[in-house]
Amino acid sequence: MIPQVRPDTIFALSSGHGRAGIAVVRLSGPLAGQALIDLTGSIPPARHAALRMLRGADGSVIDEAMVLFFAEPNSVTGEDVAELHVHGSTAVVERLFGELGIKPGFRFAEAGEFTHRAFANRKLDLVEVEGLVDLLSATGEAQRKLAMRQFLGEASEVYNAWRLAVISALSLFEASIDFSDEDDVAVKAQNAAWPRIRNLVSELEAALVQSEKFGAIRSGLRVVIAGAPNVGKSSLLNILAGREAAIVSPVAGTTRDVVESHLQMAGLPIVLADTAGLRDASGDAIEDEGMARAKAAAGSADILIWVVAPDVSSQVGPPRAPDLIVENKADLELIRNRNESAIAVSTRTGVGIDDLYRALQKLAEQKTSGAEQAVVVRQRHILAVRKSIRLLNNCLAQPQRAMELTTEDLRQTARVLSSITGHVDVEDLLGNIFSEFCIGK
Ligand SMILES: Nc1nc2c(ncn2[C@@H]2O[C@H](COP(=O)(O)OP(=O)(O)O)[C@@H](O)[C@H]2O)c(=O)[nH]1
Ligand SMILES: [Mg+2]
Repeated sequence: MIPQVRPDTIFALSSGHGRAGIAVVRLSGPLAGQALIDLTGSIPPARHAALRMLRGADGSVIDEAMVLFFAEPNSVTGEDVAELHVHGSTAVVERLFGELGIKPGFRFAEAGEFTHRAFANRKLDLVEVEGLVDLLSATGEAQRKLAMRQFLGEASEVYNAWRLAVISALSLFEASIDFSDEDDVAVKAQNAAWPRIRNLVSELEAALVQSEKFGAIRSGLRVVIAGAPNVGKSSLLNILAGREAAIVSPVAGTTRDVVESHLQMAGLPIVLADTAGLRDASGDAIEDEGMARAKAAAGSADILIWVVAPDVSSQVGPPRAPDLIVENKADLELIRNRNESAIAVSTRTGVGIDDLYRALQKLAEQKTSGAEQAVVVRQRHILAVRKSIRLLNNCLAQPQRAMELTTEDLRQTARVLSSITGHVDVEDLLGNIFSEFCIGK
């Protein structure tokens, strides 16, 4: 037996920095209980809040605090954990750190160390850790929901189910090898295995499609405003963004680069982009470059808003079918052919802006609907799922090859899938399932 090194007891401020009503100092490690004895005289019953006087080694009062104790393994890190809810002043927290820092066996936690210990003690798997990271940085409802799904282990359950599907197919092929002298048993086992692999490939592919929608939640849905010069694109950006982000002027060709503004709409992060007006080549190299950028932005937009105005006769049409057509300058009351599907607005009077906002919100929701259910959300997951699909398709493409080659590919697929959550040992699981399968042999 290798002797286990006793980990340090770590501590850190777990709440925000600076002046606040309450600051929470958290400790994790074998001496967390000892710290409570040193500071308050006793350890309160586990998971029960207690009001205690905190005292320094010299007996002087540091603060009155609410303290909590969680005995291992029933804590966030899996170790003994203590929480000190002190008054949220820098001075109190500093004094506490001073007291704790000089005790042998204690040290300040490194970045992410509490979570790292939680992972090491199997309180969280890798996907849950990533979910926690996303949750802590979530700025809107959609991001929060998605992060919660990862953090609460719902996404991990899906990965585990996929892994089990691979293992069940694998055990069938293993059986067909073991029973290869009994022809019909071998054939039956293989016949049962192939459809499982095909189903899994479709599930993995569907998950990748869904993950593309998720990109919009993570980095923001790209809404691009395009149209001819002077129709009021920059004015529209400003009114939607609620600030003067883009320059508005009667001079055609004022906007030359893509101007972006970030906002939240229905809990979704939106990147709203204003672009250079599109017309026939201007002869001005900078404006032409601006138009090229505008076309590229419009082409890659999640939502394209095409703006027209009655006082501007447009020479060019939208670079692709727009999601919304906006007729601006409704206040001008010029006679024109109304486009039934267009939304009439005036950035000058504010008419129609609410309608546009609602239409935009509805489109944004449509474009991201179901994205909160996404499982494959990070590049790391995407690469692993793609690799799994490749391996499985490799099996499907060669049904006649030696079974040992197929089982090797499946084993590797199971390893790739379990690397996503980072916890389960494939061979262990296979041992279990296989031993069940082979009962009576
Ligand atoms: N009458 C009227 N003029 C507008 C309206 N919106 C913008 N304009 C004017 O149209 C001109 C071009 O506006 P701008 O936002 O710079 O258009 P862009 O070139 O498409 O970005 C400016 O003189 C604006 O004041 C509107 O709703 N009504
Ligand atoms: Mg402009």
